[in-house]
Amino acid sequence: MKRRKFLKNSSAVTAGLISVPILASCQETKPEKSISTANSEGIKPIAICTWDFHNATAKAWKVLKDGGSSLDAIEQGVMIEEADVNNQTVGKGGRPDRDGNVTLDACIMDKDSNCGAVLCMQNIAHPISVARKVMEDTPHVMLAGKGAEQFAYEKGFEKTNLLTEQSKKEWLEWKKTSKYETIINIENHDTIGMLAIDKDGDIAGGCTTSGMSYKFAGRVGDSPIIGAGLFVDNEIGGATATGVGEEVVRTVGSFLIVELMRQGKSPQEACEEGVKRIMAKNKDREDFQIGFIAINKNGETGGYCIHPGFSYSMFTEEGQINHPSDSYLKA
Ligand code: SD4
Repeated sequence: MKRRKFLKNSSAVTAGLISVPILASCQETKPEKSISTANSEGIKPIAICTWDFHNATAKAWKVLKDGGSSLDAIEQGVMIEEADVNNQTVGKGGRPDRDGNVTLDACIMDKDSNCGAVLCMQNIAHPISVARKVMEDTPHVMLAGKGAEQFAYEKGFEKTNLLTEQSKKEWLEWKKTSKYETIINIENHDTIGMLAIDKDGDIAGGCTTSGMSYKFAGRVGDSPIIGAGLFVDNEIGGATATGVGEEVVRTVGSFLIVELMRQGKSPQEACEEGVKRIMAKNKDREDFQIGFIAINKNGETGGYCIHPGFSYSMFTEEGQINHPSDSYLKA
């Protein structure tokens, strides 16, 4: 309880002392740029995310540009993909498990290493926001299944049917063969993992997914697991993952990448080493994709994957760019 109270107070102070005056003065001079200048240590706000989810980084950037925290930028940024029914690997519209149930996983982590996650949660459209509530309003880090759903209702989230007609149609088609397979870069990999630095130089991250299509009921991948699908250490940087979660969990991929940055590697070098570790454990396997992205405290970024086709979106005051990622295996 004490920790929560402190967090509440500190965010209130932040809102009062920082956002309002800075926004006010910036609006007088350069409204379009707002506070998107370097902080006293020369660090500039930035948002990056897995894949070319430019609408998500654009939203996160808007929050950062207006003086918002990296945590708010993450939540609001990834919510764009959770709400996009055409993204069939995140939120509403996500592909169901083999029984036809859409089950969502998400986690979020802030600058003070507070974190929250929901696992295998049904009927709630924005798991990232529930994960944040777990972080801020409970003494726990993870809530799963019915408990997570119940908690969401208690927090005012509405019951939503997450299975769209399109995803239902494809699932019924899949049921004819019931063959579980991952199709690299196509249908199983659109999870959004996002990392952001705000005007104070503070880092936060989030990751949200409907997981692997047609998975076993109850299956949870890497995305809501702190250290696997996401890890942030505000002293060092952050990392997040997309792809076959089982393999990311086996190497605690995102934690590994942050620790490699702690040892002096650049975000790019750390992502490359993370993928190499996974490949070293899979000497006879190449039929799966994993993509990592990372950011360090200076705002340098990196991304690396197993198969060509992965990219990451980045938004800074210079605008938006989609970075194609180099890959361990070549085309
Ligand atoms: C999982 N990592 O559940 C997720 C899947 C994914 O794009 O990344 N999909 O294993």
